[in-house]
Amino acid sequence: MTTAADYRADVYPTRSDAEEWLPRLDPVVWSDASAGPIDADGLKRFDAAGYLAIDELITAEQVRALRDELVGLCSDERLRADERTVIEPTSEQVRSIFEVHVLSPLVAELIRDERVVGRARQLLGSDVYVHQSRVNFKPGFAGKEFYWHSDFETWHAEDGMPRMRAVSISISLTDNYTYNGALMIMPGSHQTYVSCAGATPEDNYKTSLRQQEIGTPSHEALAGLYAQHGIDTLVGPAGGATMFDSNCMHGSNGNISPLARSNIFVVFNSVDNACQQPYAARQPRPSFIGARDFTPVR
Ligand code: 6CS
Ligand code: FE
Repeated sequence: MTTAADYRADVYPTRSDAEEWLPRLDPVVWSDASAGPIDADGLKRFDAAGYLAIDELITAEQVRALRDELVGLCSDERLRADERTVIEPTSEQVRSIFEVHVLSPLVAELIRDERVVGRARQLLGSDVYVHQSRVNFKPGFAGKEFYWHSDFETWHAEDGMPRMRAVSISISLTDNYTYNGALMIMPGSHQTYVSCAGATPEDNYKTSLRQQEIGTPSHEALAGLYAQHGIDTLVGPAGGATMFDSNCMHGSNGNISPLARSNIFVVFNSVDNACQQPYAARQPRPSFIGARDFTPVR
């Protein structure tokens, strides 16, 4: 039987049989300087580059407390066996723990900090809810890469996120250097939607969170985006943060240095862009990856 959902317009089709570049149809900044802590110049830079660095978002003391708490989660055997914990593909070390805003009272408090959620509301022009949160540990010597991808392509295809009206914040719990797997973003790439080839495998998340294959652009597409935009590497001391648009082409290298590169990663989605049925998967991913509770952050 054909339902209304079947007639849903998909302006960002992906996971078909051929890769193609489509234009972004959504604004990047959904309000203005009067609506939050980012000034007009900051909004202009975010609109152009697709990301914004925030120096010293949290203090050294807050970093220490967060790191102690989150590293503590790694030694919780029960949690280690939980589906929210993702193990590195080539070692037994913890790669990520999802739903840290539920597991950690400190992260829950940080998310509600006006300097964090206020920026997200301003960029998205509405109330926001947490679509996903995780801590990425990227341990020294063993932290593997996060290959190039657009988060939105995955959230659209597998979580049912309709439009590009979500923003991520990556908060550094360790110093980020060029050599320990810092976040890399192609500035301006958020204006191009790379519709990827290849259907979504059943239960894709069981492998994609360890090493993403489906939903990643071809070498030709990446070389083309690089030729247009270059690559910015987001280095800086622990306590700093980066907010970036859902459709930025980004990734991070593996970490063969002795120094971990750990970050808290929180995704805010507009309450007016709540996830529906996936656009290119048979069923939505579990709620610890794509939230189904759209309660605004207060
Ligand atoms: O699949 C996801 O939702 C996650 N994967 C990556 C590599 N970035 C976004 C998100 O955390
Ligand atoms: Fe990502």
